[in-house]
Amino acid sequence: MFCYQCEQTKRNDAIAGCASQQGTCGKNEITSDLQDILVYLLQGVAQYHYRLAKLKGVDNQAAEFTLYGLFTTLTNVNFNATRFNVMIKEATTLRDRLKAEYEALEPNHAPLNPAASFIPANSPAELLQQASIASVKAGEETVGADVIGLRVLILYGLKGVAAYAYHAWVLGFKDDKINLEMARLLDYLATSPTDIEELLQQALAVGELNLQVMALLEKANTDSFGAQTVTQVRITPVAGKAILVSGHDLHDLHQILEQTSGKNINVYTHGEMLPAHAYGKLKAYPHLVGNYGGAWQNQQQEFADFPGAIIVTSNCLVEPQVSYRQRIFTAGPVGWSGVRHIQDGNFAPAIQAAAALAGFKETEAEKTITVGFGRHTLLGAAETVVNAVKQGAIKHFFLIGGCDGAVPGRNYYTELAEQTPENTVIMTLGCGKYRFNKQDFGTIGGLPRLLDIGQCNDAYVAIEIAKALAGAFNCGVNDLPLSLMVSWFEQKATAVFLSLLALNVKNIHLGPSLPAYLTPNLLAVLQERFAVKANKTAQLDLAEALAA
Ligand code: SF4
Ligand code: SF3
Repeated sequence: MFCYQCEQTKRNDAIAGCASQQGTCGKNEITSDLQDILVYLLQGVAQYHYRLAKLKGVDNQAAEFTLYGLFTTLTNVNFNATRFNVMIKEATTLRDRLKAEYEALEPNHAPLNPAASFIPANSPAELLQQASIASVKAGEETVGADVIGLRVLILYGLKGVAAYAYHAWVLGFKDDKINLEMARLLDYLATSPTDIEELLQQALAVGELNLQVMALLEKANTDSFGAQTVTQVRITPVAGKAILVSGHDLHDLHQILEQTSGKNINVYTHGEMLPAHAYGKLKAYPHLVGNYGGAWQNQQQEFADFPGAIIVTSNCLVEPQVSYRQRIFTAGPVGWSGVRHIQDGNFAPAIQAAAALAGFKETEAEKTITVGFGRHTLLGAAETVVNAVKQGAIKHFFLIGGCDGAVPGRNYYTELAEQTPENTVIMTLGCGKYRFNKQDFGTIGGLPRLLDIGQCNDAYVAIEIAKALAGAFNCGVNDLPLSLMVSWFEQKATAVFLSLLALNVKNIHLGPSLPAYLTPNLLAVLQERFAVKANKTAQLDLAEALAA
């Protein structure tokens, strides 16, 4: 195995990457190698799909399978080797169907790149022997680490894009242009590109694609469930039977709420599901009672303590402990060997498990936090915000956005939030906010100082707000008193980072540590062109931001 796609990849002097037996996340070498083979086959699918789509339009099965397949390989999503063996077969069948259709239309086409003709072995043991061809490091000795670093920057960005696009897809929102561009970029990777400047441009194209996808997902969420509005969310339990829903998938949450209606089971959100409370159609369910716990890395303790069933709808899943393995369920792209998987949106097994469990014995005193500063709310408050800036009440905006994680350096974000002066606004998105979102930061200009925009995909909303502020002040986004403190962990954050670069946003602070695949040469390029900054200390970075 070799994997260095996330922030918690193993780092030592000899090699940066999870390279033997098991990654820090718990992914074992068999699953890792199978994921590489699946991604390689998806490049084969894309080679035919891209060409065919230009002749006769996007193929829905290919588009959906590509999004789903890439999503399963995102960090902390699917650890189940059996599922990958099945998907490898499905990908091969799909590719061969597209190949036959394309060859019927273009019998004399130019030869395609090797992933188009790769034949996976039938036996699992032989299949694993083929994995080296699909490794992200394949050919590094010839092309060098900079080229490999840029290829994976594109690939990892595409995994993030696929996850967001899949969330929109399941809500019935898809866009042929997006799926065609996804196929084009995978087809591009299949050519084993080596031109550094071209690779950089294609990485920015991933960022542009992700902007379109985040916009589509925001539309999908708001058209399906209403715009986010300011909402108090209970963070203490209520007596009664309980289901905890983790991950990002609002469609799954909606189905769970529907299927638990009238069953005397309370539903709680966990992790990235917190912003769901702000959507009108979701908060209308009286049994959506509150949010439980914090960010993903604390789940082994929190899930063990939760007295009900648990459903994980997307990243981040951590190895389920024995104490709750019988009452945790995976849905959609998520998987763990031996953990029950919800099929076809039928959550009955999880609901039955919740009904059989004790639930919370007592109602604790109510404590709440505020969410719901999505596009509708914040653009509605734009005039107030602009006036507060003009009158000097608001001096600076901090976007402290992105993922949380387990490494110690992440206290940086708590320190940063705590030390922001009172005349500044903190905007949050993603699961990184759990480090400080239960603190009281006071108010400013009639608004809370801490404004939660939503899930990590709502980075699109933060971008729209920044553009609106820039418009109101007749300046560029880079001229605003706005500092972007982006905490990355997995590949959705990579996609968001590329989106910001595609918009030519400068001076992004990226932390807590920089991606292991960004070589010194690549970092130098990003620093020169975009003034990307590595985290120093919260104090130093805060002082620098305020001085600017
Ligand atoms: Fe390592 Fe992260 Fe890959 Fe897991 S996803 S194997 S922790 S780099
Ligand atoms: Fe968190 Fe896993 Fe990325 Fe959507 S839930 S932000 S890390």
